[in-house]
Amino acid sequence: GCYLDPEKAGMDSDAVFQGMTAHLFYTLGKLATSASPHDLYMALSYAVKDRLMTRYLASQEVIRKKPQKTVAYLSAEFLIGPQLSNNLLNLGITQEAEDALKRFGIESLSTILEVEEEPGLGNGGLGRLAACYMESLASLQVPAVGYGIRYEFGIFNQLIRDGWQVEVTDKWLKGGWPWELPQPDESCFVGFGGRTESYRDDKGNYRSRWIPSEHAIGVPHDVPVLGYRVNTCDRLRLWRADATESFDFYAFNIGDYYGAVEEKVASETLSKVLYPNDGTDEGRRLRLKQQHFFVSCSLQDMLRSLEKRSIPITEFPKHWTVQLNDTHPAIAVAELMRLLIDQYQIGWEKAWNITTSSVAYTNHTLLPEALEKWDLGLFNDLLPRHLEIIYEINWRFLQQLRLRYPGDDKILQKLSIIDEEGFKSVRMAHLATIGAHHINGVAALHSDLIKRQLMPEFAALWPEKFTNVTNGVTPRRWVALSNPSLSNLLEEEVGPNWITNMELLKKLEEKKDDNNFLEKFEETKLNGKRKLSSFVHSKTGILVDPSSLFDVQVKRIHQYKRQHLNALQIIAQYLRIKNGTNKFEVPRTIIFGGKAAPGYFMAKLMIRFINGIADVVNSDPDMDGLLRVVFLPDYNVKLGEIVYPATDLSEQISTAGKEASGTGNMKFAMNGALTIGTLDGANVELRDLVKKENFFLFGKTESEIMDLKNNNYSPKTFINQCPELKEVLRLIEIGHFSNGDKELFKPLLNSLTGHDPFFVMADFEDYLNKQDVVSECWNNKKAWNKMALLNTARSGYFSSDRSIREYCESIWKVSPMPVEITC
Ligand code: 26Y
Repeated sequence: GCYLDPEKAGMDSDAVFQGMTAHLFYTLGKLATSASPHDLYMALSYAVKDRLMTRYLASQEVIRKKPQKTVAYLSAEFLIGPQLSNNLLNLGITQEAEDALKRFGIESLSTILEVEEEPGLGNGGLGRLAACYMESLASLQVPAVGYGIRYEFGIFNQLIRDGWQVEVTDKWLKGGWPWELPQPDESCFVGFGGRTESYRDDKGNYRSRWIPSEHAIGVPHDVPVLGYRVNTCDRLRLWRADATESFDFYAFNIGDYYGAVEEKVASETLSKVLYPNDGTDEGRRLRLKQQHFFVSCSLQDMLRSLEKRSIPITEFPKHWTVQLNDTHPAIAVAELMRLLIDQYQIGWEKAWNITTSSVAYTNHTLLPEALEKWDLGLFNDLLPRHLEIIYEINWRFLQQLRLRYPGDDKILQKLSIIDEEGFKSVRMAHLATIGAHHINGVAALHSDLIKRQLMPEFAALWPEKFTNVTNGVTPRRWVALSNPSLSNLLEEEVGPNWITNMELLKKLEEKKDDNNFLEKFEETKLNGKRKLSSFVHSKTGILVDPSSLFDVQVKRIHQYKRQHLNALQIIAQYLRIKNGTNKFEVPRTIIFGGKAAPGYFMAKLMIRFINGIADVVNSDPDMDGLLRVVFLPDYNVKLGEIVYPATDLSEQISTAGKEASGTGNMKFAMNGALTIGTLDGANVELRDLVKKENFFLFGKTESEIMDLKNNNYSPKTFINQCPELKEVLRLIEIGHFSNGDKELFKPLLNSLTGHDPFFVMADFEDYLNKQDVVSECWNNKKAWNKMALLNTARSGYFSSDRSIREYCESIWKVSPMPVEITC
């Protein structure tokens, strides 16, 4: 089953050119003479996709011929970013593509790469993590399928108008997206609503059956995920919701044409849009529908793969290991039980055994407002059979608890899947924890807090279930692809293998006192900064100086991430310059990027606040050559690729205990940025790795924050102790950053001076002082470069290859399976 037409598989520039020419003509209906950059992008992408197909099909054949456990990574989000550049890199034909483009009169590959629309099928960290993990799985030659949703509209595009965020629909499919393969013949049928009834089967046993009132069809759209310089090409299977034909016909026959059309429209809205909310669970009906939709399709798909190969269903755990990316797919626990019991007639005990030996759960948050809960009424309405199954799971679980804690009703209430307080609800984290064989956090501190704060009783009950896998990011996209200048230097120094073995970068430590090398290292950073500078200018009209210190905070806008702490610090620096009391003459460019959830008022106000400060600072001649503030609109993967290589100082300043891990922190460090940060998430491990003298630490620890909270924290105390902070707040209050409008930022001020839920006031002074240390360091360029080099040299641990190896060994029990191409 192997097909190697040279035009479709050849890896030299001639073959790529031939492939492009054929696609322009036959696939796109264009003549080479009139091809636009977008046409050439499409043609090159199709030519590249051809070259993925041999590997993709060979990878599937391997599993079919020699059954082997496959990872099913279930995630409501996959923020995969641009595909062309990554596939060229992993195939190893970037230069060949560049040469082929020259024959079409295109001088630089980048003009073609810029045309690509990225699929924004995720909100932020969690979605991007899923994408890094898919890339590492393929690069490590592990058989894997990522299962998710093909949203027609991804995360909104962000515009900034008068300093405010404006959301615009993301029409990523409009120009045609060449990377997917629709597979309508592998569609799945999913039910919703209706009722259950009990009946007696042929053997006389009472059983339950679900009669849904609505259906949707899931049509798989597969995106090939090629590993780096290997034949393994895994698959991302994204489900698109379609209307069910049978319903159309039925309604048509009874004459209800418009009813049928409405039904069709309703089922097609299922995969319409990604919920742009990272952090607050809104409990929306459509979101639960989306979750059940993609989970049901995915599990049916896995079960069907066993049937196709005549493998008994009871052997499911030998062939699939199912990872839940947060609780968004946690309905899988009930849905797998339902499929096994209702469709495959497997008994409860056996079904439970199969489920709990195949499912594992990753937790990404401790914030109570982000923990998913579904109103019981809504849940019952949409998934009545699942609720029955959940009740049974819960009843058996509570029985177990009663034996262990006789008479302790408190603990039953606390651990029950059903929250009985107020409006009754289903706690998805409890369902996931009870149904999974492992539950992991995403950084050492976070996993520890899961055990100590979030789920102490569960952890006491099942200590062996709880574990940690610290997040990682793929060095292919986040160094090799985005930072060619640094990559070349790394290759010169340690050879090409660092790309798959980041620990080799340790060798760079030998160069830490080599002036010549440090200058070369600095030059790679300068290249990145020049590129970002021209990008900033083209998008915002702001001129920034590439020799200034680039101080960057890019991430979703959230109070716990504390972009406002950074903003307050800028005001303090502004005041010092105005008053002539600034100690260090260090030119800084402070850059922000990130989206706010459309309904998150405070986060949107924080964006307005940053832009208010930027306006004042950037238009004041006293700030020239010393301070610039930039808010980069529409932060996404593509922009990240420009930002990380260009950053000197990485801002990781969340309230300790709130950021589960962070992954931007890792991307910055690999690219030689120094971090100013709190002891939160993976910052803790980052600091340990790069050593404390190469990390700017500030702020209260998680336990100090706890103490403040438990002792009636009062931000006023901290404000009164810090005259500079007082002055900063006064300036905001009089409307200095809002054209005299004293009302605009009041909600922000009131929050900070009133409850200050994220302890901004408590950490301000320490932060400001640490920023002075940063400036002082910057003035000794050699020392700075040395610290930066050591960050790159010591951050290999944060390769997602390491994370994936840990998942494979300790949770999934899967091993690599090389793919050979024999023709
Ligand atoms: C419930 C729903 C509204 C919801 C949707 C998306 C809730 C949360 C999210 C997204 C969460 C997220 O992105 N979490 C981040 O995951 C990263 C990868 O593990 C972590 O690095 C980061 O600290 C965490 O905030």
